[in-house]
Amino acid sequence: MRVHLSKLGLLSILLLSGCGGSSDDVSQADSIDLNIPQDYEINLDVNNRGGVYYEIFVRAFADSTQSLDGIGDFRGVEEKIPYLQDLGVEGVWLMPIMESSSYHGYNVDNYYAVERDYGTMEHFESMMAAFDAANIDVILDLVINHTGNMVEYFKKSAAYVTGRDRSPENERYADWYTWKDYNPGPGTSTQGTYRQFENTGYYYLANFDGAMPDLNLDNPEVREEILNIAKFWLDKGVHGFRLDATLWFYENNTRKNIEFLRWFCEEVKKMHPEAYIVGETWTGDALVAEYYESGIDSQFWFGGAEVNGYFHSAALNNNGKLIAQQIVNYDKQIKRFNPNALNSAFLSNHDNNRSGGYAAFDRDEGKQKLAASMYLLTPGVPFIYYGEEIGLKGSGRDENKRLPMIWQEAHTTHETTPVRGSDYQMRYQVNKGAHDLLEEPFSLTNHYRKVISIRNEYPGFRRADVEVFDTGIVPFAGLRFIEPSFPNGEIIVIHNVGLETRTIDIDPSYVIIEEINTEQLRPILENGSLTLERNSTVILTKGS
Ligand SMILES: [Ca+2]
Ligand SMILES: [Ca+2]
Ligand SMILES: [Ca+2]
Repeated sequence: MRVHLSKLGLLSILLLSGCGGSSDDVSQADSIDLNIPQDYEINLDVNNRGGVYYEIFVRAFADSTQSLDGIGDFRGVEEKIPYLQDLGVEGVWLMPIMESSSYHGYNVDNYYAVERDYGTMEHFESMMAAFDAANIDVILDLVINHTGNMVEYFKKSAAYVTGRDRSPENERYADWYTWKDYNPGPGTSTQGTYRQFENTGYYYLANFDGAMPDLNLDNPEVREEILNIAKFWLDKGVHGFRLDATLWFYENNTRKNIEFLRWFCEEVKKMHPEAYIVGETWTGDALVAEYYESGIDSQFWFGGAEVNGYFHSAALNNNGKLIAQQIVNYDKQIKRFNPNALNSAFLSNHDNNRSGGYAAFDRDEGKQKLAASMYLLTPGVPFIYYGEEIGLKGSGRDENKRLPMIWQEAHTTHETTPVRGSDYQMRYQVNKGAHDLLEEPFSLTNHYRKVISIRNEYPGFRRADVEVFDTGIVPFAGLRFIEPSFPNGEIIVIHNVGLETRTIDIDPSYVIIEEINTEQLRPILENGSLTLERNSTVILTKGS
C-alpha cells in the first residue's frame, strides 16, 4: 500500500539532500515528505448525490452466491450495492431486464416479466428495496421503438395480417406494426427496412433485426400500452427510463420523434413527477441538441464518447484548451433548446469499444484518470459503464463490449461467464478486480471514487452553467462553473491535459478547494502562480 509513497518520499529526500547535503536538509525533507499524499483524500461524510449514474449489464455484472451458474442476476447486483454506494453513484441504469430470447434483452418478449436468467420478480423487488435503502435510484432500459418477435402483440398481429387467424382478438393488433403485402425492397434511413414474415408474401418494418419488429407508434393503443408498461415499472419503484433508439421511433423523422418524446415524457411525469428520462439519440451534436426541444431530461453525448470522441481526443492530443471549448459550446447548444437540459457525458457504453482499450488510456493510466476527471466534472448527469472504473477492456463484436465484471483477481466466485459469441483475447484483459483496486491508493477505482466524491460534495455541477476559463496555455482545460450553491457562486476547474507540469499566472484571490492529484503530487498555488502536474485537476474558488 505504501510502495508508491515511500518511492516518492525517497525521491524528495534524495533531491533535497542533493541540494544541500547536510543532515539538516534530510530532516527538512522528512517534513516535506509528510505533505506527499498517501491516498486520494475522499470526503465520504458529505453525500449530496452529484448525479453520477452507472450502467449495468446484469448478465455480466455479478453472479450471486445463491445462484452460481455463471450468469449475473438480480441477487448478484443486490450483493454489490455496498460497492456502488462506496463508489458514490446516485443511480444505476440497468440494461434490459425484461423477458427476452436474446442474451442482451433488446428484443423484449414480455414487458411485464423479468428475464428468467436474472431471477424472479421477487428477486427484482428485493434488489429494488436494497437500492432504495442505499439511496441509489434505478432507471430501466425501455425499448419501445421495437418489440421482440415472440411478444404476444407481434404474434397476434402477424396471425391476423397473414390471414392465419382473423379473430377479433388478433385484429386488435393488426395495426400495431407496419405491414406491406409486397416486398418494399432495400430500405433507406428514412423508409426503414422491411423483412419477410416467415415464408409469406407479407413484410414488416424491422429496422434493426428480424427479431425486432418496429412498433407503429401512431397507433393510440400502442401508445396506451407503452404507458401501461411505464406505469407497471414505476409502480415497482424504478425512477425513470433510458430510452433506446430514439432516432428510429419514426425513421429519422426529427419532427415526429420530438413530438413522440414530448408526449412520452409528459405522460410519464404525470405519473411520476420526479422521473428521470435519458435518451439514446446516437448522432451528432447539432441533432442531439435539437431533440432537447422535446423536454426530455437528458441525452447521451455521443460526440464526447468513443475513441474519436472529444474526451479521448483531448487526452491523445494533450489539448486542454479545445476540450474546454467543446464542453462549453455543447452545453450552450443544448440549453438553447431547453434551459433545463442535462447533458449525459460518457466515455463508452455497451455498444462501443470499451474506453479501457483506447490508445491514450491503454498507454498511460494517468490519461484514463484524466479523462474520467474531465467527463465526470461536466454539467448534467455523467454515466460510467460498469468496469470502466477498473480499466476493463473489450472491443470488436458486441459480446466483447459486455464482458464479465472482475471483482477480485484471487476469487472468481462472483464473476460471470462471458456470453457466447465473445472472442476477446483474454490475455489483453485486466487482471485486478474492483475489490483489489480499492485496496490500492491512487488506483483507477479510487480515482473514480475521488472524482465522484467531489461531485457529491458540490452537487451544483448538475445544473451549473459553464464558461471557458482562459488559462493562457493549450495543455490546460479551464472551466468556470456558475451555480448559486457554489462558494461565491462559482468554481473554477483546471485540468492539466498536457504531458508535463506547468505553471500559469492566476488571479491571486483564488484558493484551492479540491485537488485531484493523479501524480501524487499536490498542486501549488501561491502569489498568483499555479503549478499543476500532468493529468491532475485543481478546483478553485475566490477566497473570502
Ligand atoms: Ca446466477
Ligand atoms: Ca431469456
Ligand atoms: Ca420505428
